[in-house]
Amino acid sequence: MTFTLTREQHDEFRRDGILRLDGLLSAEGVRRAREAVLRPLERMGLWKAGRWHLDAVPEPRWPETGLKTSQVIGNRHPELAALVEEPTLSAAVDALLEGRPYERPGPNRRPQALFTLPNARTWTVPSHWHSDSPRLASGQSAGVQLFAFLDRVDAGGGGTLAIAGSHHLLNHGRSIRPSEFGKLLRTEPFFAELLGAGDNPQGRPDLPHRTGDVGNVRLRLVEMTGIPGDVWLMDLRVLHAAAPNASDRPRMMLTFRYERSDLLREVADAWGWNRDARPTHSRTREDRRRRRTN
Ligand SMILES: O=C(O)CCC(=O)C(=O)O
Repeated sequence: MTFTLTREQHDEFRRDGILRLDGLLSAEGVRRAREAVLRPLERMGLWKAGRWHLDAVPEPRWPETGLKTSQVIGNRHPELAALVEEPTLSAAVDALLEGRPYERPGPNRRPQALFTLPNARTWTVPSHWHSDSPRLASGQSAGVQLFAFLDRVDAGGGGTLAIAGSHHLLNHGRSIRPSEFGKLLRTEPFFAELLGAGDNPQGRPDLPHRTGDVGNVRLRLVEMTGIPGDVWLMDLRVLHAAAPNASDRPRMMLTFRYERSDLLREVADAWGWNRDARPTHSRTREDRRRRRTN
């Protein structure tokens, strides 16, 4: 595979922890994945004759997303697994992980569709900021997360939000679970304001500042937008959040976590799982929330 990242793209990923790559996925691969996601929605009457029929289901209101994606769409779609293994994408992940081995999709590790019905009249800043990986004592990143578009997602259309630069925070030489992040970050004005959005479950119309600093780390709110074929690749330490969909069409994306094989044990220990990497307790509040909403 001849695909390589430029030096600027490497620098951007190191600085921001997130990188957008346009047109990385094949049109055919995305079409197949999109059709696999649309099939169950067609059975529900939501998608018919090439058009959305949103009146087939009750209109949700943010923070409700409307459908329990894991039940309605499911994640056992070979078309989704094929997409996250496309050679160009694999080459980009290899480059960002500097050739280190990572876990491939399989029965216990599947790509997930991200689907949000239109659920807001106006877009608001969400409050469920989280990371999917604990901070590791070694200071390393457990891997890279993919966000891909199965349909066009414009600004305000429910694309995932991320805080560029946040992977530089909380690397204190000890493991820290995501459930502790809020308490540790709230003392910083940028986060006090952002996490304060949680005081109102509807979120807030906007923030006065979409950028901020913690020490010498520059932070910036990034909204993932794009068209089929585009992807964002994100350091697993980056804080991110689901967002309201204030557009007139469902948000259809896909996510997958490329987890470094050499760090699985350290990650399991940081979560407090036992040695064979099974949870010894219900993981975290964030984990439970994800299982409820996906
Ligand atoms: O629905 C979303 O965009 C949020 C996705 C997310 O938080 C995740 O996959 O970790």
